[in-house]
Amino acid sequence: MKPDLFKAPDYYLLDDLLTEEHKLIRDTARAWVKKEVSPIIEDFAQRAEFPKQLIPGLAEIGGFGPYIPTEYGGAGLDQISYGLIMQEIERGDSGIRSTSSVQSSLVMYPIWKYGNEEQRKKYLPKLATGEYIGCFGLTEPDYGSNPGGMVTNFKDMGDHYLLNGAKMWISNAPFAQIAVVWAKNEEGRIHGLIVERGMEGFTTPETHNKWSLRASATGELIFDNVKVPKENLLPNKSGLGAPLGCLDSARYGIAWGAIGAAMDCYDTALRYSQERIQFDKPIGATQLQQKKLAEMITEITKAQLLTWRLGVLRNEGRATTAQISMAKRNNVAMALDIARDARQMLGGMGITGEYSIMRHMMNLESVVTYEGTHDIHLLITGMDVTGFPAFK
Ligand code: TGC
Ligand code: FAD
Repeated sequence: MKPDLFKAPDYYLLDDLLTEEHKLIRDTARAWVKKEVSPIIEDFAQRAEFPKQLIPGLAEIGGFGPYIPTEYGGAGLDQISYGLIMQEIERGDSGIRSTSSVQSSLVMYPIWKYGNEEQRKKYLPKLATGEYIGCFGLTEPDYGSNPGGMVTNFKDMGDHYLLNGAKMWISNAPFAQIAVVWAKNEEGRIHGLIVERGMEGFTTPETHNKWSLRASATGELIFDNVKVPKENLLPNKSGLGAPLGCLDSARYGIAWGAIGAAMDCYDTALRYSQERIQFDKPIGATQLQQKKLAEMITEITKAQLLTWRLGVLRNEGRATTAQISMAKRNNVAMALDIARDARQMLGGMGITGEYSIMRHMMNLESVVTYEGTHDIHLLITGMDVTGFPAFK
């Protein structure tokens, strides 16, 4: 793979909106990605392997629980810092950002928000350092966009719960030490349970042959009469709103992350267009390639503004689920369009692992699907503006 010469576009001088602390956090994450992720990521993606050696570094740059309070081992940062970290990690690879998102927003967040003090103290510090990696089991084979229909269930056996069912498409599942699993009790109410690797009847087979997110490990969670201790139930929230609340936080991070992937594709295509000579001039001197680049930087700038404003609203506790949906949907689609155009600008070189674009493009096919598909987010916006849910 080519050396990482990334220069971040900032067309509207948005750095002026960031504090010195934001910039320091962003620049630290950026430097780490250049040094540790860029040199190895293509190889790991080609081999379909998650680079586990990145875990301590991810913890150091605040990639595990950036906004979780420091008393639980988190970094205690604000929402803009969280977003900037996600942007930089995904600039390297969406699969690495996935590990960070899942750990932060889908494992640490529910333990912090819905767990009791004992659970927080037991799990959060280990998750913050990466000693434990967690995963989040919501999706089932027959219930993806409609998780409320889930059939995974648990029964109260007096001194423990008995968990049965299966989850699929679970990021980090093959090597996670713990899983936050959503299941229905005997009354059909959804609860979160912390399931630990090693519990009898709990297995996590890996999903192979993905063309997308190859540097992230994906798997199933299978529960065959798993005895879960009663103290592993998250006591402070139940119902579908509990897992959906975690998704708000993860989707927000993805909205920032997608900008990182888009910036990397734009920056690579811009540099290539200035260097690649055809018909005796750089391809960047042709109107057709300039149209692509001009539209890319316009869309990136719009996405940056949208996301920055969303971060301010989240810091003030005013961001709605529908606003988060709009940003996730817009920014991921924007990144995918840019990746596709950027890939074309590199001609044949665009399909090789010499450049990051094709990997980003393939990764983004997962990002546009997980955490609510592009169409589901459109329906969330539609419901918000009309008042009519059109899902059912
Ligand atoms: P609905 O009736 O609308 O809502 C049920 C209850 O939940 C409440 N609620 C929320 N609460 C908190 N935060 C949110 N974002 C919420 N959205 C809804 C709602 O108020 C209601 O509460 P109550 O008290 O009235 O019961 O539910 P629905 O069944 O009609 O479904 C709505 C829909 C389709 C929007 C929802 O199911 C949905 O978002 N589906 C998409 C599923 C999804 O995003 N799955 C993601 C799985 S995790 C993942 O992909 C991780 S990938 C990670 C990585 O690798 O980076
Ligand atoms: P479906 O819900 O079957 O949707 C198929 C198509 O139908 C989509 O285009 C969808 O938009 C459309 N559709 C569905 N309902 C409607 C409707 N009402 N109106 C119009 N169109 C509709 N899940 C987890 O729980 N944890 C994870 O860690 C996790 N990681 C993932 C990692 C990867 C790489 C991938 C690919 C997925 C992951 N997921 C995870 C699952 C992901 O959240 C689901 O794939 C996603 O929610 C969509 O569900 P589905 O694949 O079953 O598609």
